[in-house]
Amino acid sequence: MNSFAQVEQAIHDYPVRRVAVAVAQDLSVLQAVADAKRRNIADALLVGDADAIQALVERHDLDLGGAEIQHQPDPLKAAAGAVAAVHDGQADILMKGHLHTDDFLRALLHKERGLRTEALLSHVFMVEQPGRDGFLFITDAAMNIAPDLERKAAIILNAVHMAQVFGLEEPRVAVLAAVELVNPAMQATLDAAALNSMFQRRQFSPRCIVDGPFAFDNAVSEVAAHTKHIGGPVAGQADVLVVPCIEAGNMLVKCMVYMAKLPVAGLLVGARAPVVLTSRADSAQAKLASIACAVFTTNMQRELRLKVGKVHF
Ligand code: COD
Repeated sequence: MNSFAQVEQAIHDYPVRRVAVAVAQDLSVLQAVADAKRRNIADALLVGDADAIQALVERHDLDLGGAEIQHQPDPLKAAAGAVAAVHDGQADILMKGHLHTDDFLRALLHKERGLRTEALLSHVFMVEQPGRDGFLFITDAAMNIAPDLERKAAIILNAVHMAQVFGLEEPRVAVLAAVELVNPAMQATLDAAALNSMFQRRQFSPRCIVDGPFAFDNAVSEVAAHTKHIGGPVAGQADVLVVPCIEAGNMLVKCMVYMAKLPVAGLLVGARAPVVLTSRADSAQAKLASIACAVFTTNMQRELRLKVGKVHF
């Protein structure tokens, strides 16, 4: 699967899913919800400030197709309400609206009423790049702030699962650092080398290839890899980029969006239901693409625990 248009095509015959939006008073979120309804991709339950939602609908002449609005002006309570709707089965997908990401994540991490599983939750951005075979997956640029080796291994499992769901049988995973050589002063290079050793020792159970450290250029450009004499099946042709920390990932993805103008979608993996997590400044198009990808994963969700596989320490 190479494009968000193909994802939309693939879910054409799926049952219409319901998206619970946390703090829905946001123009690009409402535009995405309206588009999703018009294209028969998803219905919505909008939890948030009903007056603010209504004002946006009128000012921008939006047709929300009869979406249910649950009035809750307090953002934290609205987040809890949207999470509860998914937890209780009134909605299939959770989506972040106009609130801070950490507040949204804390609501879904709630021990009793949240959407946690035994797995680590992590975020994966999908990037559509013309001419590429398959999406490019970038993780974790939005949830895990400074993952240690154990968390990085779990982040890889989640991303491999996601890449497999979207058609890559044996995803090539590049663990990124600032350089491609192991440097004891750079923890990211040590972690990358350890993750590669774990792969060599068959400590990852799902089908994938994990290598590193890579600098960004030699992970995505065969010319750069060749110039630096870096071989192997991942060099220059990575499907999954594992960033060392949230700052690096966030800047990388924002460069792709703002400088390279590439379409992206963002989802959480490891929760009890698909979760759409995009940045507040992302376009309605990115939010619609993310809803479509979330719908695409709903059928796989029940098998998630089995499919994600294991890391053996
Ligand atoms: N997966 C599963 N459980 C988790 C995870 C995770 N990734 N993170 C925390 N938990 C659990 C812990 O086991 C614990 O039980 C509970 O949640 C609280 O854990 P803390 O105290 O470590 O976490 P918090 O509440 O301080 O922070 C968790 C956040 C996810 C809110 C935090 O990591 C965060 O702010 N992430 C960055 C969000 C952000 O600002 N993104 C911006 C980019 S757009």
